[in-house]
Formats: sequence, C-alpha cells, structure tokens
Amino acid sequence: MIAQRFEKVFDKKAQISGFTPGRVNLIGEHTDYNGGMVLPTALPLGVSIAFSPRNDDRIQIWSDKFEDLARRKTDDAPNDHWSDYIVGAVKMAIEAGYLKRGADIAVETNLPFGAGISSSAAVTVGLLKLARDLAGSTSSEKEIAILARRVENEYIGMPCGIMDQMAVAIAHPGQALALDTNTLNYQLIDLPTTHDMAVIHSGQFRQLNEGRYKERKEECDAIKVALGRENICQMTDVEFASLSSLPNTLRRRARHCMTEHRRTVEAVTCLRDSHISRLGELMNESHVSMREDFEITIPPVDALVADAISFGGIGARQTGGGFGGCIVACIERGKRQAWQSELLSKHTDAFLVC
Ligand code: GAF
Repeated sequence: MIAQRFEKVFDKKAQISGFTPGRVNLIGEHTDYNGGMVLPTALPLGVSIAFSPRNDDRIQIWSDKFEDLARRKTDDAPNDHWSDYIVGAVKMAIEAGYLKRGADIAVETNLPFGAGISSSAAVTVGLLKLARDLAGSTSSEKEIAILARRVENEYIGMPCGIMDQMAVAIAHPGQALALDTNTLNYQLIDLPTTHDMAVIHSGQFRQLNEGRYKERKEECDAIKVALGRENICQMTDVEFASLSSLPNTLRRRARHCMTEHRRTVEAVTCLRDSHISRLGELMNESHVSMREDFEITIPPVDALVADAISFGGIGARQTGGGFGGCIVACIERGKRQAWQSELLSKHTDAFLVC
C-alpha cells in the first residue's frame, strides 16, 4: 500500500494518495500531434502516488521501481534522472497554483517502463490530480492532461501529443477513449465483453526521447508547412495529391497520418457497433502502415504481430510511440489462454503485460 510505504520512508502520514492507470492505444498512432483521432483504453495496471507538501523548496521522491530516494529541488533543471518527470510535475503544480513549495512523494508502479504504455503520463497526471485535489481546485481532467503534456513538452523536452495524458486522466479499464485531438472532444465507449485486448511486451525495450520520435515529429512539421495546416491527419485526397513534389519519405509519412486517422474514425464506429472483425482488420492495416509508411516498427515486433494474427487473433498491432515495446491484440475471450501460450512459447523474449 502506497500510504504505508510513504509513512515508512518519510516517518509521517501522507496527506493524499491515489492510483492512475497506464494506457494502451488500440489504434490511432502518431495522430495526436497532427490533429487526428486516437482510441486508447486505460489498463488495470498503473502508478500509485502518495504525497505531502513541504514548507521548503525540496522535493524528496521515493520510487519502488528504482528502490531509491531522490533528493531534488523545485528549481532543478532536468538531468536525465528517473525523478525528472516528478520534479517537472511538481513545478507545474506550483505554476498552476495547486502547490506552494516542495513535496515529499512516494511512487509505486506495476507498469513496465519503455513499453509504450504511458508510465510517464501516469506519473505526471497522477501527481497533478492529487495536488489539485489537495488544493481544492476545480480544474477538470482535461486541464490536468494539458498541464501534464506541458511537463513533457516544456520541461522534459519530449514533443509528445496529448493522447497519453488524456487517456490516463479520463478513461477507466474496460472503456476506450475516442478522442479527437484537434478539438479535444471525446466520448467513452465500453469495450466488448466477448473479446480481450491483450497487451504483450515484445521484450524489446525502447526509449521515446531517444530521437526517433522527434524525427517523426519534425517530418510531420514539414508536411504541415507544405500543406499550410496543422491538423494534417484531416487532409483530403486532393491535398495528399498536392504533396507530389515532396520527397517520397515525407509523402509516406503523410499517407500514414491521413490513413491512420481515417482508420481510427472507422474503428470508433466499429467499437460502438460491436463490429469486432472489422476492428481487427483496421488494427492489422494500422500495423502495416506503421511498418511501411511511418517506419516505426522493428522486425521482432513485426514477427510477434504476424504470429498474434496467424495464431487466431482478430487483429494485432504495435502500440505506442514505436521501435519496440508492446503489441495490442484483439482475441476472443474463450480462445485467449491457448492463443497466449502458443504465442509466448514461440516468442521467448515476449511477456504478458495484461
Ligand atoms: C507516445 C506519445 F507520447 C503520444 O503522444 C503519441 O504520439 C504516441 O507515442 C504515438 O501515437 O506515446
């Protein structure tokens, strides 16, 4: 229990504690910084945080994952330490008026890191929500998600979109968040009870901020300039054709953004109408687009996805930023155990997340 952990580490009671889930994205990848649609769902796994404000500018953070107590300050710059995200969230909580000075914080998580299932968004959103609640502020979950994204964009220097923060702030396990990242309008849709969305880690660990995400973001920025619009996911066929003078690589990136958005819009309808076989096809097409056009998959993940489908999955795809991490597969609940055993016995680096 996180409150007990806090008490043991800091020798006092935490003033507030809570749990924030991780997320898995069912479809709609790299659309969230291009004004497109995303369809993530919350996981039963996540991050528990307990904290108490301090009367000075120190930030002390205990992490079970690192079995370490980090001693930081509210004016610290990021220094590539695991505690950076929490320091950034504390600074943002101060800027938002939720917190006056530093804090003592304990964090426990059962989310694997570098898996593409949003451990960082769960930490930043979780801390900001607790600080908001303790301060008695009426800020909405959407406002919290926007602040948490700013921690990544402005403090960490990771140019991510808004999907992860909105998903972990708003969705609950068993529900998908159909989010239009252009307007931030959303609806929650129940997942089918007949099928599971299995999350399997490929065993290939990745780091989002290692440069390739930024590279894709810059390529999309170049497409935005060429089209003269920010929400390039919503480009028309005519606009896509007008990109013919761009290098082939950029045209493929543009095609992914356009088709992935369209697939995700259709997937929302399929989920609402319980049209699961078509949802599976869209997941498969999404993986092909990430592999061929956006080029963010790696061979071991491609092989895992291919087997997840050939062993009986309705659909499967890499999920998250790319270059390793997890796949998500839609599988009939009754077939799940046999399917999972066969897949994991062939892919010995892979392991079940949930
Ligand atoms: C990462 C980012 F943080 C998200 O904003 C999103 O772009 C995703 O990669 C790719 O869809 O999780």
